[in-house]
Amino acid sequence: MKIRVINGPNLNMLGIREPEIYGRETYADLEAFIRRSAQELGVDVEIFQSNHEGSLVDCIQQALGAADAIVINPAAYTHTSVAILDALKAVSLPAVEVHLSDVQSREAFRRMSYPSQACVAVVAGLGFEGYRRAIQQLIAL
Ligand code: CA2
Repeated sequence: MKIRVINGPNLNMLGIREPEIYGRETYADLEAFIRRSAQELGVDVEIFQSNHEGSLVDCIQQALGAADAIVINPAAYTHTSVAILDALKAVSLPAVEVHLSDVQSREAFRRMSYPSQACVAVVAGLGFEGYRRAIQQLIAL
C-alpha cells in the first residue's frame, strides 16, 4: 500500500516558532517519524510539503494512479481552501485529515474545515502521533 502524506503551509517552520502549540521537534523530525511509522506499519510512504495552495492541489491530483490513499495536513488552507476540497473529491482516494493541535479548542475560525468534507476521518490534537493513527485508519479501510 502506498500512502501520500501532504503537509501544508508553515509546517516547515516546526520547532522554530510557537513551541507551546506545535512542540519543539522540527519538520525533519516529523518526516522521520512518518517514515518510521510507515515502515512499522508495512506501507510505502511519500511525503510532500508546500507553502503554496496550487502545489498542494497538483500533489493531490498526481496521487491518482500513484498512491492508494492520502494523509493530509492542509494547515491554514484547512480553513479556506475549496480548491483542496475539490482536488480531494476529484481524485476520490481515501483520505484522512491530520492536525497536530486540537483545532476544536483553539480560535473559532480553526473549527471549520473544507477538506474534511472529502475525508474519511479527522485526527487532531495528538501531535506527530496523529500521522501514525491516520495511516492505521487507512490500512484498516
Ligand atoms: O494543528 C495543525 O496541524 C494545523 O494544521 C497547523 C496550522 C494551523 O493553521 C491549523 O489551524 C492547524 C499551522 C501550521 C503552522 O505551523 C507552525 C509551526 C511553527 C511555527 C509557526 C507555525
